[in-house]
Amino acid sequence: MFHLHNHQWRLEPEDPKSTIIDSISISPQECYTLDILYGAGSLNGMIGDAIFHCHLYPHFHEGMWTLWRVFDRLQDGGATYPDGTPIAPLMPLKDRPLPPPRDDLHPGYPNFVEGTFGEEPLQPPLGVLTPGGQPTGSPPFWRKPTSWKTLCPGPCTRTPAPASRRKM
Ligand SMILES: [Cu+2]
Repeated sequence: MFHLHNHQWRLEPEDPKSTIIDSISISPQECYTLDILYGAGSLNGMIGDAIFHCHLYPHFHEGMWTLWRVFDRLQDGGATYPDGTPIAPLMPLKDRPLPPPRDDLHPGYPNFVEGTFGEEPLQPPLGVLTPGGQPTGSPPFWRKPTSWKTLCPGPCTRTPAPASRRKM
């Protein structure tokens, strides 16, 4: 099951009324050409990395995934990633507008992400939990919860539904 994050395409590209999808079953020896709606970054103008992967999680785990990097600034070959690796020069397709150039205030993705290469990443807004279940960081003031005891990041996806609600 091929799934692309944040982007969609029509099941039947020639039919403008065709169902819009973001996942499709692909069998061995089979292929599709996906005509992505609204281009890189999609309708919401996403910047960053959109993962695409097999939605059969054992396959995902074994490496059936990669990412589609969407830059917000012109990459002319003069920039580097935070670890010093050069960012390859890229030019938009001929029918697409030229993105704005980089400058000191607008270094572009991923260099606008705050942090220092080699140091621990910044904490997410709601912090992360230690193996003992304690938060390791403090959320910024605008996200400060009323009580850490009431927060448990991830319970919606990690805690199984009660047995009475599960279908066997
Ligand atoms: Cu698979």
